[in-house]
Amino acid sequence: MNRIRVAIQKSGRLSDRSLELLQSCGLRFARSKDKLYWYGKDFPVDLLLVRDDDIPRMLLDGVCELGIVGENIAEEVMLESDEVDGLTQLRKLSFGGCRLSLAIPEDSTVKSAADLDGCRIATSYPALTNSLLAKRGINATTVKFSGSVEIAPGLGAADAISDLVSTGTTLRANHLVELETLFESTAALYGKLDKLTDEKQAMFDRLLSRLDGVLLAAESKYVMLHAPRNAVEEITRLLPGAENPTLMNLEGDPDRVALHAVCREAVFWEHLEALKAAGASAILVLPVEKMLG
Ligand code: PRT
Ligand code: ZN
Repeated sequence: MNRIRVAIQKSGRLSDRSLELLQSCGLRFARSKDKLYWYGKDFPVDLLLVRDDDIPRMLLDGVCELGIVGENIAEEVMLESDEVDGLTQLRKLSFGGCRLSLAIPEDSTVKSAADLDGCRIATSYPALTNSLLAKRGINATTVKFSGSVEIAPGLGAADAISDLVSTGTTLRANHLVELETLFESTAALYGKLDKLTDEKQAMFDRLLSRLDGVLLAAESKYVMLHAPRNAVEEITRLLPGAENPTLMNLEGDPDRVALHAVCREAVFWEHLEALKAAGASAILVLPVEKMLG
C-alpha cells in the first residue's frame, strides 16, 4: 500500500498544533466516525489519532511511518527498548515545549542533584531520568508513576520527583521546588526511515519539503521600509537573517529608497528600534504564509 501514515496525539496538549501543522502542508483528511483513522484526501497521507505514549512504539513496529510526539516520550521509549537509533528525529517543532526537572519538597534537606545519590525519585520517565542522572554520576532508584507524580513525596513514596514542568504552577501547588533541569523537550516529527519503497520515499521528501516551507515561513517576516541611500548597507546588516534586499526608487526623493527583504529569523521591537536609529522610516513587518525554494 503506497500511502504514508502519520500518528498524532488524539486529544491533549499536542493535538491541535500537530493537526494544524499537517493542514498547513496542504493535507486534507476525511474524518472517520470512530475518529481514530482519517483518510488523506488529496495526498496519500493518512492520519492515526492515538495516545501520545503509543506513537514511538507504533513507529518502531512499522504501524506508521511518521509521528509527532514530545522528545521526552520518544527518548524514554527508545531508551527502555534499547532501540536508541530506532527513530529518526526529522524536525524539531516549535510547540509542546517543557522541561524534565528534578523537584524536591520545600522542606527537603537536599541542596543539589548530587545529594540525590541513593534516594528514591518518582517519575513517569524512569529510563530517561536514570540515564540523565547516570551521566551526572548520580545513582538513584526511580519509582514509576504513570500520573500525579507530584503527590509521591507527600505520600512518602519518594524523596524527589523528576517530572515535566512548564509554568511551575503544579510544583508550587504541591509544595515542591525545582532543583535542576535534566532535559529540555519540545514536540518533534519522528520517522522510521528504513525499508521505504521509492514511491514512499518520494512522498516523504515532498511532504518534508512542504513542512520546511511552513516552518521557515513561520519564523520569517517580510520587511518593507524607507532608508537613506547611504545607510542601505548598515540597515541590511541590522535586518535579522536577511540577504539581498530589493531596492526601489522613491518618486520625488532621490536620497531615499524603498527596501524590501525577507528576514529568516524573528524580528523583535529591538530590531525595529535599531533600524529607526539608523535612519529607516515607514517600517512595516508582514507575516509570510508559505515559502518554497
Ligand atoms: O492522553 P495522552 O496520553 O495522549 O496525553 P497525556 O495526558 O499523556 O499528555 P499531555 O497532553 O498532557 O502532554 C503531551 C505532551 O505535551 C507531553 O508528552 C510533553 O511533551 C508536552 N508538555 C508540555 C507537557 C507539559 N508541557 C506539561 N506541563 N506535558 C505535561 N505537562 C504536565 C506535567 O506533567 C505536570 O503535571 O503539566 C504539569 C506541569 O505543568 P505546569 O505548567 O504546572 O508546570
Ligand atoms: Zn500520554
